Amino acid sequence: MRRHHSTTPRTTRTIRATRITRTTRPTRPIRPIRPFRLSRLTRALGALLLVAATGALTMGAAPAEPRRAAIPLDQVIPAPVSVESGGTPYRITSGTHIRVDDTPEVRQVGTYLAEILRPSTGYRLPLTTQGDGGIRLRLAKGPYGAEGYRLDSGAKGVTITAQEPAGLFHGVQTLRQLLPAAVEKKSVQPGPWLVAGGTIQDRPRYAYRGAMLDVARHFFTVEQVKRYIDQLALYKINKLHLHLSDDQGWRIAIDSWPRLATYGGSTQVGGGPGGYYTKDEYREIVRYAASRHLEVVPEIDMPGHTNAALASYAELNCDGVAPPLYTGTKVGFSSLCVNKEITYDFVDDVIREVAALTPGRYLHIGGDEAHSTSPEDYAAFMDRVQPVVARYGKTVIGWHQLTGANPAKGALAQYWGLDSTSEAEKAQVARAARNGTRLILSPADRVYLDMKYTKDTPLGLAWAGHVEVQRSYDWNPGSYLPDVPESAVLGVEAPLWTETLSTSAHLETMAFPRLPGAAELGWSPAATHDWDTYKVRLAAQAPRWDALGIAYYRSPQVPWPAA
Ligand code: NGO
Repeated sequence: MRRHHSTTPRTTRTIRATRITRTTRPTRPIRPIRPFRLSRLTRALGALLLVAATGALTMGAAPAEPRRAAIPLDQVIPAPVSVESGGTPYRITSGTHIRVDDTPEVRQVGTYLAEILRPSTGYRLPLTTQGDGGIRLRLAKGPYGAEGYRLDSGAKGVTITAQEPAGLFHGVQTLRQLLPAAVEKKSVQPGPWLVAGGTIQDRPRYAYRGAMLDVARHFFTVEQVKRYIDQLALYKINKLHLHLSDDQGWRIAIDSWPRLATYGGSTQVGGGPGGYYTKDEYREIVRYAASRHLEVVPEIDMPGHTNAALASYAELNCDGVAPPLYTGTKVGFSSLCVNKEITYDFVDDVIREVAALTPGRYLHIGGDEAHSTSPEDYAAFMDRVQPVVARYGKTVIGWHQLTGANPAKGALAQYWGLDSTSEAEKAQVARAARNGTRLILSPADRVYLDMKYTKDTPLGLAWAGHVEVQRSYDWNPGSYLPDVPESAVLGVEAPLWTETLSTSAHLETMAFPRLPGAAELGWSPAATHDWDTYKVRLAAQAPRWDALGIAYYRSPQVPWPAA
């Protein structure tokens, strides 16, 4: 960068057609109880007794440790497909081993888990491929799919089983959330480190669960991007879409057009120094994202949102005159020159270099708000550019305006409309979807993380209205757009535009607590969707964010624990 937990009865939760029912569900943390009271309470309460185990176990614990109930298995975000609670909790101790299959991918997940657990527990937690008991990460054939997993917890250990390393990684995120929030701290904390007994079986509803970060309006360093990646991973997001170019800045080095970065990247909204990623820095972001099982989706926005490029190379302008760099926040005023051949040399070079740097399947070509390009020119431009993306081995993604042109076979359209978007525009998107264009849903009045929560939110924009936490969570991607079959929906993405955001604390205040909701919409079965239970799970995340140093908005809609 140039700057720049005695046995307890089993409680079962079943998914029904419309919502989860549970034989029991704790609504507040349960205090540990003395073992002799166990059977009475068992009769009285049915099966709520993860707690009892905690009481019994803590009797043998070091005196400094608080008596603490294990976190119920169904407190996780995103909500798992099925949860069967009960049995003896597992307790991580100084003698716990992390047992992994002897493959680099599984070892990597094991190392990642150890790096989270060691600082706060103070335990060695050695990785081993031998023995049994402890924390076990194993690959096996089963009904897990590419990203699903099964977590079994009992007296002897916790076993996460998956078919692919990504499934193990997501299982590790679940395990993390089942441990006390203090596990996230970087200094040794008192235990006990209990994982409630039972079984979780889980797999995602959608394959594409994204988050977008706009590094063009304000530049964010590699370290800031890594921090956001870690936050995304906690909620099983698997795509990081980077908005790498816009009117205010070009953020990726392109060898064949060096001024794009050195000049086009030299400022940002408000006039700050901007910045850009060298190719090695971009590769480092891709590598780090991959280590968290996220695929990077680079976006080069065109033909509009291109002032930084147009300012860098006069010849890209229809009149041959380079405009000045732009540091405001207006949209829709710039366009590549659709009728000049050099435009396509430029596009080919940029797509070739970005594709070569990107192991992921996708390359996003923007296509939004091309208000300075006529519809005919827009369609002609997209007809020429989409095959270039294919030639360099990538699948096109475009903002949903692409459905107004001729989306290439296999192209994806990212819908960013609102309730008030015209019926005609929604119908255009639905037609494309019925013709095979799959959709990523990013409705701006739901999951644009840059929208203000309320009129009093200091950061953010309001063009799509105010988006409080409930509004952001309470919609169904599978039935959101009229006449779009659920099978046309590839997934959900939460964009974070940065016209008003310039620090990690800014990003976090806007993303938390809405991001976990978007992640749940992407991962969890529709049958688990329920605001009243969700808001309780969401509130329970706050101590974890505190432990991680994540800034968040204390929405009055959420029953936060006392600060
Ligand atoms: C729009 C616009 C972006 C803005 C964003 C702000 C899309 C796809 N184009 O979303 O340029 O930054 O709103 O919310």
